[in-house]
Amino acid sequence: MGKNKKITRRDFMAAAGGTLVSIGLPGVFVKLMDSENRALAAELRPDGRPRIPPGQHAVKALPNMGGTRGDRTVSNWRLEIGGEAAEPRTLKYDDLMDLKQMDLTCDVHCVTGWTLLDSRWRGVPVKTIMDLVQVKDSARFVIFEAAGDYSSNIPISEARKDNVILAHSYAGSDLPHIHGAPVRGLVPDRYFYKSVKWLKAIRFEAVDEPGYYESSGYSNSADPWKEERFD
Ligand SMILES: Nc1nc2c(c(=O)[nH]1)N[C@H]1C(S)=C(S)[C@@H](COP(=O)(O)O)O[C@H]1N2
Ligand SMILES: [Mo]
Repeated sequence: MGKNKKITRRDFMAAAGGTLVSIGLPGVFVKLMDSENRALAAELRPDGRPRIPPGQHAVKALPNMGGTRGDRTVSNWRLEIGGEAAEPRTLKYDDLMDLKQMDLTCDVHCVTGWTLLDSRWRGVPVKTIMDLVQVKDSARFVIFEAAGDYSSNIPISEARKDNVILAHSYAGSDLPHIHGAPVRGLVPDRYFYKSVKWLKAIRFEAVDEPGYYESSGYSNSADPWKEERFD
């Protein structure tokens, strides 16, 4: 997908119904039975929203959606944190591990239509990072940057939520490289393209900077329950 190519609803439906050409790699997506999906769709989350957002179906395992892989390991990984912050910092992996850790069980929702329920992650809340670097009042958006030209953006009000973390572990083990090791962003309540794999920088900005998908026709707000797939 070219960075500035607009994805139309028709392209998307074609991709979602057949081989996934626009997003990620073609792969095996093992779906739950329709009856199981209907039962799950009727379940409500503690916040009252349906367990399965509209137009999504549950899968049994986390698909590998590809992307330009990072080349960092635990020993040479660095996270540059800057922008509108009084105390910009560069963290090593050990520095991240020294911060207060959080276990999170959550559901994730890819814009191509799959949802993985009850995925288990461990990491550090983005809120903790914001406190560490003393984000200024002028900051209104958080930009997550990865290897290659991938980035994504969320409003700072979203970033403060308890379930928005930097994840280094998945399902009780170190994060696999295909899923963004050493560290990825995790923004469970937005479409999964907001969860940046192979994270290398975080910037706090006064002005929004739509990321890779957001500047290619996908929704900037990306709320799965409002089915905000496209702008
Ligand atoms: N760096 C980077 N992060 C990325 C992507 C990518 O291509 N590059 N793809 C996004 C999309 S569209 C999805 S659905 C998830 C997929 O994560 P997974 O491969 O671990 O399932 O990662 C998101 N983060
Ligand atoms: Mo995705």
